[in-house]
Amino acid sequence: MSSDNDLNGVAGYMQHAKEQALSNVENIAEDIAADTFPEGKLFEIAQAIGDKRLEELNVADTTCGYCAVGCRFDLYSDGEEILAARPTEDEDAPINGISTCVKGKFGYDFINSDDRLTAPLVRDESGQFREATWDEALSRVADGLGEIRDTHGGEALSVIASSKATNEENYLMGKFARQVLQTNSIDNCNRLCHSSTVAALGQTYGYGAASISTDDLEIADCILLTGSNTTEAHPVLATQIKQNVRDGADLLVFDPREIQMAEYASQYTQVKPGYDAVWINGITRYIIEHDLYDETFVAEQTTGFEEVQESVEEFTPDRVEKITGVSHDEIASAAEMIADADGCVFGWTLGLTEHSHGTENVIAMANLAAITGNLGKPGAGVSPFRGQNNVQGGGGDMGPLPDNFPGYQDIADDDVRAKFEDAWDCEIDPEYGYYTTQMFLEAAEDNIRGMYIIGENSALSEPGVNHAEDVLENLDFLVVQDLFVTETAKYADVVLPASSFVEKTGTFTNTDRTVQMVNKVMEPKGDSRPDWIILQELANRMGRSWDYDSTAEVMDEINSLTPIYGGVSHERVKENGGLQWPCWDMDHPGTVRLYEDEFNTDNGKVNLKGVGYSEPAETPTEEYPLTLTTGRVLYQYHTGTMTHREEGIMQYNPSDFVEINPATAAGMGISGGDPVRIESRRGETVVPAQITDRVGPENVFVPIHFTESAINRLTDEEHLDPTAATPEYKVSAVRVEPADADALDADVDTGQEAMSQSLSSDDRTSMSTGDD
Ligand SMILES: Nc1nc2c(c(=O)[nH]1)N[C@H]1C(S)=C(S)[C@@H](COP(=O)(O)OP(=O)(O)OC[C@H]3O[C@@H](n4cnc5c(=O)[nH]c(N)nc54)[C@H](O)[C@@H]3O)O[C@H]1N2
Ligand SMILES: Nc1nc2c(c(=O)[nH]1)N[C@H]1C(S)=C(S)[C@@H](COP(=O)(O)OP(=O)(O)OC[C@H]3O[C@@H](n4cnc5c(=O)[nH]c(N)nc54)[C@H](O)[C@@H]3O)O[C@H]1N2
Ligand code: SF4
Ligand SMILES: [Mo]
Repeated sequence: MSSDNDLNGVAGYMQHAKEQALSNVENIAEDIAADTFPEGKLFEIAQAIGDKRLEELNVADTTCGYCAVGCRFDLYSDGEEILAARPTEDEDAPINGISTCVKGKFGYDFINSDDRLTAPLVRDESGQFREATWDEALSRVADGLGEIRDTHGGEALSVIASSKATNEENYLMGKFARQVLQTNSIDNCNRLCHSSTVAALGQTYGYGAASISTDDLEIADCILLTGSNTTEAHPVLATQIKQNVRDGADLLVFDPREIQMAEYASQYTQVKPGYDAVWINGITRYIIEHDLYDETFVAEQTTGFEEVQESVEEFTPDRVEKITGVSHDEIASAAEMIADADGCVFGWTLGLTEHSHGTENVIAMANLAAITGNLGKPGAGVSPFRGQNNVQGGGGDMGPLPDNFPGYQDIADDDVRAKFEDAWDCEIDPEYGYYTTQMFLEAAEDNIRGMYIIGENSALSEPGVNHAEDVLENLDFLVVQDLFVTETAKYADVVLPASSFVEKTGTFTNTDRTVQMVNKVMEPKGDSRPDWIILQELANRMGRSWDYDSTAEVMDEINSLTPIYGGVSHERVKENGGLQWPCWDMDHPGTVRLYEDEFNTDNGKVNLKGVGYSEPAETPTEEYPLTLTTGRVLYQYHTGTMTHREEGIMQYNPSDFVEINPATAAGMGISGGDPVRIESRRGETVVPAQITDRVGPENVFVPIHFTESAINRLTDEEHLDPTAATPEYKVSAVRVEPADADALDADVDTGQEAMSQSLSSDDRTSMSTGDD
């Protein structure tokens, strides 16, 4: 409970935040402000708090449930809805201090939305959903999954775990898959995202994680960003980088789109999508050729330098320019800036990883960071900005993975497997299971017959969703556990209502390996239950006797089995205001920066690896002459289950669009707002055009957030990264043509109308930081 002073403070804070959001818009497009930021519910929370009596409010400090920056703040609730989010004092918020972005501050309407799932759903005889008791729904799940396991073996089942859920819940998802369902086919959204980063950094340095602390972004001399739209996807990190640039740091941005970070860059270079290893190798070649590398570091802390030297030889300036469009001068100046810096941080996101050769791209980057000695010291290192709020912890560290137990312990290792067989009292197959992308391909061959999908909206987010929909439709048995009846849940036999992060307690691990508390601020909506409780009840119905009273107890089991979390307990996380792994034992303070002493490889050194030429699986042809790339915008989150339910956000950014270069549009007679048909070899969609020179004439960009256009109808489910099985979301060959207005369906029509009042793409990103 809070004091009067607190209440006055938070009401004032939210009022200020609202005014700032309004004035941001007004500064850019005065006439639009009234429409895009209505005096609606979202921005009336200050008033609402003012009207409350203090004994009616709960407050809890917690960690944001949107992205992996890991902002912390106090959430205020009257038990029905979240009324305010205010960043906590500095010491409790190691990452964000007093900043948050617009989603962290205002993105809570979804929690109490009318279409939240409040009871389990099962199919009745006519095939329609009807509400059911937990008892009936859990029995159906236990029978449905149990029957497949007993008839076809556990390997015919798969689980998709949720990086929205806590570490403790993800640990239990892994345990449930292996112990109860007897399958290793468990995976999560990291497969669609940074799994190529995890593989590449694991092979070269030893840990598949950022080596830096976010503080290093504020002190680096030089920052190289590529394939990261930082202001929109990791807004609070973007603010830290921009501040450092104002203080004099160099910023290099390589991206096919002239994103907002480009405005702050010492050098912005437009790259052709899909050829990153080529220009990165070009920089490495220049650095070696001009003796700009760190000879002592290379000699003492790496192996394989000669292999890299040889492999980059073919990437001459002429060849790099011809393939990627990056000029000799740009390669040279980038190389000089990196080499001159006392410390350089290499930051990247999906532009590098979501490719049929993402692992090679990241290895090329890891080579560059290592030969310039930019590891294990302040203001230097690698930083793959992770995606979902808990994909580092829940999606990786906790081992809901086909090949790893918690803490990246290999399931094929006999000693490790014996440890988990003993702890979990079960036998575990040493064969790896299927990755998510493979599960969908294998299900089409009947090798997977049942799926348990927890907090993932695969029917929109998988590559090639025409294929994914067929698979979901044809499964023998599908359970979906979510907050809503998502596009995926529509195919389910049973839908289980889960509680959101404000309704439960546990931990998330953010992008710089900081484990932080998530605290319950509201009771679960309706009859929804936290994922860990659902799993426990299901395990017990399927013959086990799980007996956890709290997620703190689950964390105690995790730390006993997972060396890098050895010293992580709820008590210590609270005491320390967050703990960064590796944290070996209860006296260990955690690790701010990786590799200060040695690398986590067999010989303690970096394993440099040569990377040759690679290109996207699909290159332009006469029939499909343009390259489609896909990604995010600030105000939306993924498939929109959470952000589409925010009144303010939807008025601001209501529907999707395709960014087309003015020259390309003019050639086709397309003007802003016109409906445009985009077609790939796998599918087509129609969206309104936004004409902008942010994209080059050979590329188009469509955001991923909208059901109406379902851009993944166009992407490719088959050409996966050979190591990490990541799909090539960032490159599809397409053709584009004007479409009839009636080709936009009713939903998109509404969007188009709103779009004409909405901000242009340039306005959108120039105000896109949304933090303060
Ligand atoms: N607002 C918001 N924030 C989010 C999310 C969200 O949905 N909404 N999702 C979260 C998640 S899970 C993730 S993984 C992160 C993703 O964060 P980001 O990866 O930053 O987001 P994207 O928009 O997918 O793509 C990043 C950039 O890659 C560029 N790009 C495309 N193709 C290429 C290429 O071939 N090479 C290079 N070098 N660049 C390329 C695009 O132009 C874009 O600027 O965001 C997280 N944060
Ligand atoms: N074309 C294209 N496709 C992409 C990408 C791209 O860049 N381009 N990016 C890919 C990437 S990086 C990612 S991460 C994926 C994201 O794809 P998804 O993970 O499928 O996207 P979300 O919409 O975040 O789905 C999360 C679901 O979890 C539910 N949820 C939220 N909290 C909880 C909880 O506590 N418990 C449970 N049980 N459920 C909860 C939400 O309601 C939502 O339905 O998309 C991928 N798809
Ligand atoms: S940057 Fe925004 S979405 Fe990401 S953790 Fe912070 S407040 Fe949440
Ligand atoms: Mo992601």
